[in-house]
Amino acid sequence: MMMRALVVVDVQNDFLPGGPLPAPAADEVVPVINRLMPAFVLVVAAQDWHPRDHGSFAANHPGRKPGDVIDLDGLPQILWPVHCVQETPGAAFAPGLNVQRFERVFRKGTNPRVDSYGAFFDNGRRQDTGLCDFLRQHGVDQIFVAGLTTDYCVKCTALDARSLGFRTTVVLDGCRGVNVQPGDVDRAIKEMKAAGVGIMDSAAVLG
Ligand code: VGL
Ligand code: ZN
Repeated sequence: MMMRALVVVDVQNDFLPGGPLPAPAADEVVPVINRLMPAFVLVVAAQDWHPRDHGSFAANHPGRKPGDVIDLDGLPQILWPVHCVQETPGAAFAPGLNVQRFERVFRKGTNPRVDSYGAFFDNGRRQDTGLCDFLRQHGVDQIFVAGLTTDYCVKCTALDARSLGFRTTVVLDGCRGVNVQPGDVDRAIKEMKAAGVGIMDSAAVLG
């Protein structure tokens, strides 16, 4: 028996054009993801959910600016603009996203001492969000991933899913990336393919 789930990653206001950490044309993923949802019995979401004192914010490191890389509790950490602060409008899901279809939302990035790109664990694998157990309890063996951003949280979620043994496909037109360095999205796609992640368009998933 094959049970498939859709994992919607970080489709939140602060990653949309006009937000502090925009992925170009990120708003275009909303209708794509809404169209994908009915094709899945189980839809879950990840939500970037930082305390205001989070160590990934450049503003919390005097003299540093977004894009700088520091050591955060033993891990290299790229510094970001303040984004997705808990309970703020920027952390809310994007307008028009069909959030009623989310069976559960897994919040991440809540520990100020470690960033958390993937929906399964933080970047040091110190803490688990519960997503893996939730999927296994529902008999899921294959996941489809869409959302923001292709080169960070989508990539990390897909690679972690592979390492946990899920068949994993990224729905590329349902994702947008930030490209901090030119070519980051293309490199992310190559890295995911090399790890055995499938890359598809929504039309093929739905077709
Ligand atoms: C993300 C940078 C910082 C993402 C989250 O959702 O890809 N990127 N926090
Ligand atoms: Zn974040």
